[in-house]
Amino acid sequence: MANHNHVNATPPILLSIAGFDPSCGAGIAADLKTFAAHGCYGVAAITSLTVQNTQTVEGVHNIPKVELREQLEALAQDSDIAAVKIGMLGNCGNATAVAEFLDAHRFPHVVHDPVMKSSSGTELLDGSGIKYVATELIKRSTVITPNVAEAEVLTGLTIKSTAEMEVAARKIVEMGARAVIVKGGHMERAVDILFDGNAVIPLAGDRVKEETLHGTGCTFAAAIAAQLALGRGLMEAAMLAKAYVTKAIEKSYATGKGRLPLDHFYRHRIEPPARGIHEVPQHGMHPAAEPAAH
Ligand code: PXL
Repeated sequence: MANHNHVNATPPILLSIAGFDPSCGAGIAADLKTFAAHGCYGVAAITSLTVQNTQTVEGVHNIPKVELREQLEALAQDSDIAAVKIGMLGNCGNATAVAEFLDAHRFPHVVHDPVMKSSSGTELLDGSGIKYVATELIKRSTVITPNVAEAEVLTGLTIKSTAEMEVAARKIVEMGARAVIVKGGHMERAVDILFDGNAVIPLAGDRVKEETLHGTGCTFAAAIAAQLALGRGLMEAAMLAKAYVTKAIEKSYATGKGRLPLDHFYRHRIEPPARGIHEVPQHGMHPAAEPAAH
């Protein structure tokens, strides 16, 4: 057991269950940055190792189900998890492991971004996994956040308008989700439709160039999870998450030759490190570090 000399207050601990993107624009890295930007602590279980940079997905190596289960159990045995965010699952085996994990622990909030393809079109969930999400995993989420294409696959409906997004949202709640946000970022009018079983709430947004970005969906769902863990209701959480993503998109910068990751830390202007000892406060320094010693 670790010996703690003093104990600081622990912020909400959030669990990301997602794939790893080595370019760190999407997946687990995007989730952890989003959690940190919201003052939360993130832990993560990896479902898949993707091989990609900002330009292409070159490979997808799903983690065996047993190993995903071991990661999840190790975390749940140790930490009090305030919210779970689910992203890329890879295949049906991993989707099943996650459903079993959720049944065994009953977390306060489960935000599921039902990732099916990468922004560039690579398959990130197999066919039986999609079926399993639609019939089983959907029932275990507090809120599920499909884009229009994913909502079409989940419901079998064709979505060409905001009105049809609403029809799909109602169907997804009928299928067992407690609430859904159908993301209309790719539509002519960039509006998201939130339905919680009672009210349909349109979340208006500015149209952004999705084709040039990477990790917007992950970031949105992770921000919702953080806001729910911090005690906000779903509508407020979704509106705040949307504002966060919009701003992080505005501030995005290129890290490679392809799509831009978001700037998750746009709110945190980091001071440059001290340039010399004359900039360091003098009290309580180790004698060897005192400017007088040099
Ligand atoms: O943006 C969807 C997504 C989610 N998770 C991982 C990904 C991607 C897209 O590439 O790589 C790990």
